[in-house]
Amino acid sequence: PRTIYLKDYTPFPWVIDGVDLTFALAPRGTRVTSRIRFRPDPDAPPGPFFLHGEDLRLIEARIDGQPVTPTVTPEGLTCDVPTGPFTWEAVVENDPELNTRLEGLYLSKGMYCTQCEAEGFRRITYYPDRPDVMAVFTVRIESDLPVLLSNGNPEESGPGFATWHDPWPKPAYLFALVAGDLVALHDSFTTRSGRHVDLGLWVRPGDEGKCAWGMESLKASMRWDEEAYGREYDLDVFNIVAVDDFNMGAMENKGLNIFNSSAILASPDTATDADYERVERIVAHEYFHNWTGNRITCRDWFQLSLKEGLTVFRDQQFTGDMRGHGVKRIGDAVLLRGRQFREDNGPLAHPVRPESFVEINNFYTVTIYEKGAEVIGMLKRLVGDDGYRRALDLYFDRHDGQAATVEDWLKVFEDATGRDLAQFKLWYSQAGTPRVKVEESWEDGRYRLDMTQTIPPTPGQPDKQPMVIPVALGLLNPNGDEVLPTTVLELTGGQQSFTFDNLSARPVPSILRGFSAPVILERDAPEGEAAFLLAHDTDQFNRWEAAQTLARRAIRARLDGQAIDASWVPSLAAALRDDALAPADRAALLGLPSEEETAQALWDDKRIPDPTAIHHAHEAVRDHLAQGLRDLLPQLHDGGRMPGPYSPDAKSVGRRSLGNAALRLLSRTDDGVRAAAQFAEAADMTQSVAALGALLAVGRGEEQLRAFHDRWAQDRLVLDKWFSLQVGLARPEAAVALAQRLTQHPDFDWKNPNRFRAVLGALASNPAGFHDASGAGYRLLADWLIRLDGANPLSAARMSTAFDSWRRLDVDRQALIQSELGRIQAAPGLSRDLSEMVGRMIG
Ligand code: B3K
Ligand code: ZN
Repeated sequence: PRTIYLKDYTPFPWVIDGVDLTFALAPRGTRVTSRIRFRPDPDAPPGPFFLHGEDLRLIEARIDGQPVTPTVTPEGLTCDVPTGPFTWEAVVENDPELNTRLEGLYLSKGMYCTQCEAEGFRRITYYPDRPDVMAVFTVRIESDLPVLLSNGNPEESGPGFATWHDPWPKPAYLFALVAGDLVALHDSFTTRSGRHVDLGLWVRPGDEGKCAWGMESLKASMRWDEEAYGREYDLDVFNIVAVDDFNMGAMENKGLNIFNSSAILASPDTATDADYERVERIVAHEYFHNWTGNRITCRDWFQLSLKEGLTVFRDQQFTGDMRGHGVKRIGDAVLLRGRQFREDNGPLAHPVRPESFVEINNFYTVTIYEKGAEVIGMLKRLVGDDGYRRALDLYFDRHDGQAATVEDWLKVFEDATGRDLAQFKLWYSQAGTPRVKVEESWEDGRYRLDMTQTIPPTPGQPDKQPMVIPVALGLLNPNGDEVLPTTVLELTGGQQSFTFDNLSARPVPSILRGFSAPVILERDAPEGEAAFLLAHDTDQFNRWEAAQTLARRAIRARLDGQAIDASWVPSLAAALRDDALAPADRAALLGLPSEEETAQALWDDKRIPDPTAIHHAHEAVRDHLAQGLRDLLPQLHDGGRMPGPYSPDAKSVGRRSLGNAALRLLSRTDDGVRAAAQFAEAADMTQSVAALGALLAVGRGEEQLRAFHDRWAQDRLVLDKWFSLQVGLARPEAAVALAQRLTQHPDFDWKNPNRFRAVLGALASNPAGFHDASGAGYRLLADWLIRLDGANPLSAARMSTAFDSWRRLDVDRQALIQSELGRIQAAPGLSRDLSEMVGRMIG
């Protein structure tokens, strides 16, 4: 397979003046007729006429009406073309019914749908399938199915056909088509300037009752983008479609977003609070892409974070506004530390803007998305809110209708704020998580912080330069008063000192407030500091961080066979009793760092993490907490019970999350009595799943699991929960056998990505189970990846990241994983997707 390099970018030599597509839909032999008007691009150097195309049957091709015979390869075709403008026409066929990759045009339960990002359009017809080629599309769909949708505005329709016209030039990856027997929830939205927009949320019959929240979320997103960014919607219709078989969460196709049904459908009895939040976030994310992604797209796929990092940043701001910035920031930090830091410190580490790839689908990663969003957050912190707003206005102004680059993005910040961003740009090119070591001294009323930054080597990048790291700092007096409110220090050198004068007493520092940069802070904090900050810090994030520090110490103590600090539980209990803290914030205080985070931290300390020992230490610490908080937990749990119908508002969610966090601990000391009662009484899925999870986590719940299955056997999304909960929470020694058994279950449809993930993904998220010393977990996953690869390489490659932490394990486990990776690599007909991933992991 060929490696593609950023440095090799060349523009496409033609401009497209219009694209007409006609689809005659059929499960086999769908006919796609294309008519594309090309004109030489006066600004681009001339080159060969090459159109991408994969797995297509070319029936005929014409140029200006004359039949031509192109040279066809597995990747596309070339053809001699006139020197001036010309019209290309082609008829091709493909088979949606046989398309198990879920890329291009495929069938999902009788419904035609498409997924074109990143390079799926080339599986629909021959085309310059690259994001910098933008064109106006007109689409005609011919089919007897009742609902026929595409991008843009509807034009004509009649029995057996519909036509759509999208006036906004777009790259082919934003093309979409849907045809099926669908029903809709209709609504409308009037934009700030008075445009009336018809909204439709399309689902299969039977799912009508699960649409309301998705629609609410859409309207809230449309309003928010007008208010926060001044961005209005630009078509007469906006449609969302729910599809059961989908590789990821959703896709931002212009005017026709396509969603994994798990990311759009929600009802109180079938969806949890977490599901509601996820629907709200993903609807917002896809909607926000209309400006950051669609109106302004990426010049090439190396710039992917230009749209993804920015759109994640925007959806984070939105969710913060909807549900509280404190808990949102904590959740984002947990995700970053659990997943992005792991990626950044392993064999798959890559910069926010990669310089090469084999298969672009392998780069839809936490680094591109979440670290990309962090980079924008830092930029905003450095230039301030006003500077950010001016830069964004300039970005939309200057680049609307264009395919832009990271350079364009940084230039608008430079032009709007006058700040030089040359060093800042290293965040886009250097991979790896920076370590910031902080030492302090106190002398004659002068307080000094000495900071040192180091960035570890990553694949292909042995040496790093110092980056610009915004370190938000506050200082507290020993009595708990804040003497320095949050101030952003700019760490730009490898080593740098910051001094603070005129202090009457040695202050207590609150460093990296709000998680102001995606770095690892290295600091030997004095005894008592964390407990002090937990009690007094004004920064909500660092207050939580202090609780995490204490929990980390307790876990370490258990791992090392030492006693847990006796002051931990009382200081946590005091915070949990603090009524000034919202329930959601108190729930966060009860969360322990993940087992994955503990493993990373041990590895950073040059120790070999043992997943089994880590799991037992975490369990012991939970038991310790459950005992210590025994008197407090029942009342916290009771506070989560709410009369009246379910509501997903932030306040109710916060109360339930505190109640259920308490329930999980309580179940360790009450034989599961409360959890069993909650399960029996539960009127909504949040309470039901929380109770079931609390039981499973302490080795109970057999009976409830059976009842849950029987009750929800017909609901595929709830059934996914049934699969994933039990595997994710299984005892380490039982997890693999259980996952194995569930792959034989009649409801295990391995070709459905959600179901596959519900079993194999859940196993990978149960570290002690997956890393069972026998290697059985590795074997099971490898077997299934090889099988899945034959049908759906994209999903197989994504799931293979479960193996990416292998280098930090003991030699026995390393050998076991290496042999499984070797077995995958040797599998006949391995896809480019999976082979790139395995190759990078083996190194
Ligand atoms: N842009 C899509 C992701 C496409 C993934 C292609 N393998 C969804 C999103 O980020 O909004
Ligand atoms: Zn996105």
